[in-house]
Amino acid sequence: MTYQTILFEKNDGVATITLNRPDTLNAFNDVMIRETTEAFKQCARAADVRCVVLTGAGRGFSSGQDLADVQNRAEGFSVGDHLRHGYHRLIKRMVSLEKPIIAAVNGVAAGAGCGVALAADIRIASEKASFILAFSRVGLIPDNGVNWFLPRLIGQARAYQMAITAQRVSAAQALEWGMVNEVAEAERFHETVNEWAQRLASGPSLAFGLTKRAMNRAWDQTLAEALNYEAYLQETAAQSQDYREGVQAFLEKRAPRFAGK
Ligand code: T3D
Repeated sequence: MTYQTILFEKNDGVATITLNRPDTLNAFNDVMIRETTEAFKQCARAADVRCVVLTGAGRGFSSGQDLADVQNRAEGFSVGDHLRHGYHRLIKRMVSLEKPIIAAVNGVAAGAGCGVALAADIRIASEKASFILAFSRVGLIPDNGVNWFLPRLIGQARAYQMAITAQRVSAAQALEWGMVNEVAEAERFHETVNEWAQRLASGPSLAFGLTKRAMNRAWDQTLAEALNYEAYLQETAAQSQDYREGVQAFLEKRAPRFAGK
């Protein structure tokens, strides 16, 4: 499949999606929203993809909605429909993908760009990265699931502070607040992301996928329901080739070779 606004490559079980509109710090236009969603769909279908890395070309991760496009909208344009038929499909596609997604945040992640980074499962930030809920700078509220993801990660007081001040949160601050999993020196950023991606792509992929499903579902469950659901999913995990291999490797005192099934 050929894309105009993103780069897509697959290597050793890792698919890398690169937002590729560097002149705008990878602002999302309609094509980029659609193509990024399609790329995640492609990752869901591909058995040889066991981990996805989402990153940005150039010095930014993403500056959010393309504001130049906003000016060219026709009379009566519905922003609600734009979200529902565009960004929401992307966010839901990411959350429902039963493979780990790493947001490799190379630079600024603003507005909807920050929302997309928050929808990933793991965030690795370059020390040059920053996070800005830029929405209020243009008179908007956070969207793209930011109101759902961010208070869960850093608590409502900090999330609301970020929203109403639109302050630039550094990578170091994001790490301290629990928004990112690791901060890497700029020179070691790609190496660090590759190490994470390779580790995840050679892990027990079925278990990783079921874990994502269990944790996502648990937000809406009582403890009793969550325990039941875990038992149900564990039944599936316990029938996998990877479980047999994991136990065997432990007993033979060697590293497991997981096939992802
Ligand atoms: O209506 C709807 O669709 C609702 C949905 C809304 C979702 C949202 O995402 S709302 C929030 C939209 N995003 C923003 O408000 C952020 C706008 N950008 C900035 O505030 C700054 O660019 C940054 C803080 C992100 C980075 O600042 P800096 O100084 O590092 O870079 P810069 O010089 O401002 O930007 C570099 C270029 O990218 C520049 O173009 P130029 O002058 O070199 O030709 C700039 O215009 C362009 N750019 C940056 N952000 C956007 C953009 N172009 C279009 N849309 C952008 N969002």
